[in-house]
Amino acid sequence: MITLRQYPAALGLPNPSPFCMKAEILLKMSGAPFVVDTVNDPRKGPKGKLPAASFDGGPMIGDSELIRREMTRRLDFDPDAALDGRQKASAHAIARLLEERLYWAIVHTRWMDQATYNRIARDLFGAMPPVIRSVIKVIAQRKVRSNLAGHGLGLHDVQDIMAFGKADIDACAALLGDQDWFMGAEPTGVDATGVAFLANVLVPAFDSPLKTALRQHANLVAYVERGRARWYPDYPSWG
Ligand SMILES: N[C@@H](CCC(=O)N[C@@H](CS)C(=O)NCC(=O)O)C(=O)O
Repeated sequence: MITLRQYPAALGLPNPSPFCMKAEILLKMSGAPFVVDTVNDPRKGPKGKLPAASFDGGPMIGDSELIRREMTRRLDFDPDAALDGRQKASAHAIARLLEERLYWAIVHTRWMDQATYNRIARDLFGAMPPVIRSVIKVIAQRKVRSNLAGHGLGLHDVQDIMAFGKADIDACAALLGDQDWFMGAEPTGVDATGVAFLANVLVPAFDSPLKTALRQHANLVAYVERGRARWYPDYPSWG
């Protein structure tokens, strides 16, 4: 049995972490049975981040990409089997764009815009006793600010960060074009990332410049909706 360790649902999404949502979609794509172990503390992941997953009682593996690799090894799961080398390279580039750059712009909208942070902190830390909550709220924001600076994106003005994020979204819209999925008529591995990250841009709980940018692309909104209907049919639309 596979156990997926991830954060609880929040902000109107199955997961406020796009990486957790990506791992869950990959597991759903594979058809393998899995159970979810919901935790609120990233230290419960072997590398201090979530998601993590354990296969047949083995050690927890941290990182969505390493979880995918383990799924390939153990389940012979290859959602890219039908792609040629060039398509695989394009899928790789799209996933890295979303995971390694747009992700940090998403983080910025949530944690550095104080009004939004105040709003989401209620969801993320609401279960904690009030005194602990207020301390964690400050410490967590300080850590995220430092992570954003370490990545480099956080060193820029907010207008520039949002412009970079908009450029990533515009690129995704152009690459998707009029296809149903990034690589054509059927979903492949990159769509676990695509749906997870773009749904996290369309997050129902608050507005952001990235959400405004995404909403200008009807094809991307329809894409996220296609992913919701396929993998999270019990959720209302995020569009
Ligand atoms: N490369 C990792 C990234 C995972 C990640 O960044 N997880 C974030 C949530 S979206 C996290 O748990 N952060 C907690 C922290 O940094 O303290 C993956 O693909 O799983």
